[in-house]
Amino acid sequence: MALQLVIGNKNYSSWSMRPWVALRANRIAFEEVFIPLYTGEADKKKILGFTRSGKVPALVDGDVTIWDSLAIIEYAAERFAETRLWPEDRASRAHARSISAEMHSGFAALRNECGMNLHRPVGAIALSADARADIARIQQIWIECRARYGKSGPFLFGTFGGADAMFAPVVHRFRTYAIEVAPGVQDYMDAMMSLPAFQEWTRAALAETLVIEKFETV
Ligand SMILES: N[C@@H](CCC(=O)N[C@@H](CS)C(=O)NCC(=O)O)C(=O)O
Repeated sequence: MALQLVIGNKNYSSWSMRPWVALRANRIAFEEVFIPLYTGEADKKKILGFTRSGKVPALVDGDVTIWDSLAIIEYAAERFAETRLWPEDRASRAHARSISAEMHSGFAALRNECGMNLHRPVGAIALSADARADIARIQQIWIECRARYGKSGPFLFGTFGGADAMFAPVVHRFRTYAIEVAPGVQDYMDAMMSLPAFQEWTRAALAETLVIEKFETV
């Protein structure tokens, strides 16, 4: 039975983007189940039909359901071990998991102030000190990974992996809000924006016409 990945609006759902790009970039076949977000009871019920968390993304693999973007990437890394979503070396893998968890549980100011919205015209906004600190820390993470592990390819650990998938929506946030970045960071963003899976998500997001008003305030 084919894997099913339940996702929300590609324009806005940064959580959905992560596992989608991770699976697609690694040629892991799945059926996409799209449920529009914040439309009311009926669509919420549809999400609840897949996961009692009531949130997307969720991955259904036969009788196994995995909810939460990072848990899905972890599951895919085990289920499709040949794809090497995490680095082979244990220390590098620990680093990849640390930055993925840091992304998953942190950077609230950046997330709140610079929501992912691919339709939004590119333009800078005034950011809080907390958001600026988040941006500085993310750049530090990327630069450190590229310096330590980037010899074998343009991504954080060389080839595209789970940690890159976790940061993929940040690349859109930095681009959309015209965040000034260091040259090495721009190279990493360019590599991400050249990834066919990233481009496929972006094209589909731009083709969406659904608008979520509460995400259109900046
Ligand atoms: N920690 C979760 C967060 C999931 C989440 O917040 N998803 C949002 C969309 S981006 C959602 O489903 N919102 C719908 C709702 O709350 O009704 C993950 O990483 O998957």
